[in-house]
Amino acid sequence: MLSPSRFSGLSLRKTLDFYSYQTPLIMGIVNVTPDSFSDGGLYASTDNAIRHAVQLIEEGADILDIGGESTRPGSVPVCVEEELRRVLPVVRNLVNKNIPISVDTSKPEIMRATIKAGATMINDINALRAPEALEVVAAGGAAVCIVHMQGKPKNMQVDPQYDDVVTEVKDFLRQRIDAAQAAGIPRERITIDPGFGFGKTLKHNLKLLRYLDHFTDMGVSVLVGLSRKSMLGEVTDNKVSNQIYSSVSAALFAVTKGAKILRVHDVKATKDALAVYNAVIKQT
Ligand code: 8Y7
Repeated sequence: MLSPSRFSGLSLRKTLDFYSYQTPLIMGIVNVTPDSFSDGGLYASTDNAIRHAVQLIEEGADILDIGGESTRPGSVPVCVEEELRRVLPVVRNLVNKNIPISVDTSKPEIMRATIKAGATMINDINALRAPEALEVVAAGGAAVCIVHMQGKPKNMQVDPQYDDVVTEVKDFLRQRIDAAQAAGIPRERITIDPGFGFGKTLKHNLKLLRYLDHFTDMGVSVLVGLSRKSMLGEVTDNKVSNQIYSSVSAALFAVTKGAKILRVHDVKATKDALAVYNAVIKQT
């Protein structure tokens, strides 16, 4: 049985105010990517994604992030039609499951269609910089996660440079919060993310995590995506398939530094870590 969403009773569309949540939320990652080894085609990838999503809900996810385009370093973009074919059927199905749906996209056309289909949040690694992205999110009444990225996924890991990574990332996010507010997106619907791995060396990533609390004074909630990232593998020397412990550790550290939303693959493991954290901090 699906556990009831902590958002039930709220309008999933219009009143998402992550900032006011005291205990951190878990965002489960759902990738909709075609399986090149199966001839099941689109139906198979839709069906797999929905099944995976239901599993993450059962593990205790508070929100799901649906993505149809890989943004890993070196990845190449997919066209609007293909991204829509992958993402929209999954969003249409999951909006009936009483859990807020976030859509990981940078394309205004995908934003418009998925918000219309009931998506609660747009998670944009391009920080709503595409023409009309700000307007589409504002008009649709959706929440947004604004992510910092230096460069584009294709080349972002080629020699990233900062004088002061914390200050530069923060200045960028502040500018994008201002732009979003000017476009009519209220502050309560905005979340920021320093974008671990998006145009950053290991040192940049570790410094951003170390000083994550510097991002909590802008009146918006902070989301982090550290799950199974190569920066963790660089620290532990483990392969991606064995990154659960390091991912959970990084997520919990981020929580102690003020993160309110954790974007993760391993929902159950993260949920258990948070249960311990929550039990401890409620002691007076
Ligand atoms: C992040 C993300 C990815 C992240 C936010 C991966 C879509 C790469 N990473 N969105 N997306 N934050 N907000 O390894 O860190 O999951 S894709």
